[in-house]
Order: sequence, then structure tokens, then C-alpha cells
Amino acid sequence: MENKIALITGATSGIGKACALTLAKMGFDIIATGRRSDRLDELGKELEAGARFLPLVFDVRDREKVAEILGNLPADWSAVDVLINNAGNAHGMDPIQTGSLDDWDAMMDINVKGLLYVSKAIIPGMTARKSGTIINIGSIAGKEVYPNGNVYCGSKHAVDAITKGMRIDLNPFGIKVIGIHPGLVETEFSLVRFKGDDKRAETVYQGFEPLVAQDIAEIVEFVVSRPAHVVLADIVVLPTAQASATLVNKNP
Ligand code: NDP
Ligand code: 8X3
Repeated sequence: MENKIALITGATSGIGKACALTLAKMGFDIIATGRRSDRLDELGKELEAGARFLPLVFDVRDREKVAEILGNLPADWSAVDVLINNAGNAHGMDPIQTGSLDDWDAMMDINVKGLLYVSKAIIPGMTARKSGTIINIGSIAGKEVYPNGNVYCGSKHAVDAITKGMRIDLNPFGIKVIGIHPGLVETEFSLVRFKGDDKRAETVYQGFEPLVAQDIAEIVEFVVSRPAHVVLADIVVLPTAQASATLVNKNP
């Protein structure tokens, strides 16, 4: 993968960070994005010695900034081969009748519109070169709906539909479009969802062995190393203890 460029959004923690480290090991040059610049600095230090690294700090909700930064990448970084649309989170977990408008805005603006803003900036280069791979990180919440998941599930169902739409529209350009839909992965996800309540966040992953971010990064490693004629279009990955969005075999 020498001289290939991967752009990973949300690379300051969890799945995105694991993908950045894994793709760098494979030889990719890494563009890593997120809002926390200190975390991007740390990532730069953790990368393989000699790995080419471009950290970019922006909020995916900021439509102008996304266009300005990603539309003006330095010349030797502009030909992005692999885009991983990973930035996203759940915000809150309340029934629809009491959910917060701010939480709903955050989830739709980040998980759906942010993914679109980033894609809008990167796709033209891929269509011009008639090559590229786009990996959208969806969720089991984009395949099923669970109690109090309402808007998060809606945002991830939107990611699933947009992924399918991208695959159709970009098909004439030979661009691979891949949806990866994980179940429970222990990251900072629940800490964000429950607004820093670490005790509540921990209980989500207790009583069974959840996925870890590296499990998803290894799937990314596999899909990006398939031959040109092979695309793993749609992947659902669960911890063995999880049978569906709501059924987890805890404390067997
Ligand atoms: P983390 O909370 O560990 O990571 C989320 C990443 O998204 C961070 O790097 C964060 O960076 C970035 N991010 C969040 N909001 C914004 C924003 N407004 N602008 C730019 N970047 C942002 O969670 P995960 O690694 O678990 O989540 C990654 C993806 O995986 C998400 O799309 C999530 O929905 C999905 N997913 C997670 C599952 C899980 O169980 N953990 C299961 C299925 C899917 P920063 O805060 O620095 O901006
Ligand atoms: C994250 C997994 O089950 O909390 O997308 O929706 S879940």
C-alpha cells in the first residue's frame, strides 16, 4: 500500500484511531481528522516511524470549513485512495417523547450531514481518477431499531441508505463503496452517549466480551487489501455474545 492515502474521520479515539494505526502499519499515508488536536498529536507520535501523517482539525458539522480544508489539501495529499467516514456518536438514549432537540441535531448533523460534507469534498477526485474506496461506518443500529434508540438508529439507517446510494451512483467510476455495521464495540462511544457518566457507560459492556476497536480495524485491513475486482459491500459484525441489537447473552 506504499504511496496510497487513507483519510479517516474521527481518528482521535476508538474505531477511527485503530483504523489509522492499522492502515499506517500497512504502509498507507494517513490523513486523520477530529476536533481534539491534542489527540491527533498523540496519534502522530504513535504511528510507525516514518509514516506520512497529516492531522486536520475540524468539526464535520462545519460545512464551510470541511469544504475549505478538504477542498484545498496539499498537492501531495490530494489523491485520497481510501476514505473512511467514521466520525460519529450517539447523543442521549431517551424515548422519543422526552428526547432532546440538541441531541437529535447533534446525531443528524454529525452522523449524516457530516458524512455527506466530507464525501462531497473527496468524491470528485475519486470520480476524476476513476478509482477509490469509501468505507462508511454504520451500525447494527442502522439495520435494526431498539428502544430509546430512535434518532441514533435513524441516523445510522440514513448512513446505510446513503452507502447503498453511493454504491449505485459511483458504480460507473469503479469506486468501491463499503458499509461496515458493528454491534457493541467498547470505545468512548457510551461515554459520549451518556454525557461523561462513566459508571453508566461501563455497564453497557459488562457481563460479556464486546468487540474492541481493533476488531473493526482488522476488517478494514481485510477489505482494503482485496483485489481490484472484489468489494465486500455490506458487513455486519457483532460480538459473539450479541445476536441482535437488543439480544446480548450477558453473564451466561
Ligand atoms: P468514539 O467516541 O471513541 O469516537 C468517535 C470519533 O468521532 C472521535 O474521534 C470523535 O473525535 C469523532 N467525532 C465525533 N463528533 C465529531 C464532530 N462533530 N466532528 C468531528 N469528529 C467528530 O466512538 P467509536 O469509535 O465507537 O465511534 C466511531 C463510529 O463507529 C461512529 O460513527 C459510531 O456511530 C460507530 N459505531 C460505534 C459502535 C460502538 O459500539 N462503539 C457500534 C457501531 C457503530 P473528536 O471528539 O476529537 O472530534
Ligand atoms: C453503536 C452500537 O448498539 O449502541 O452503534 O447502537 S449500539
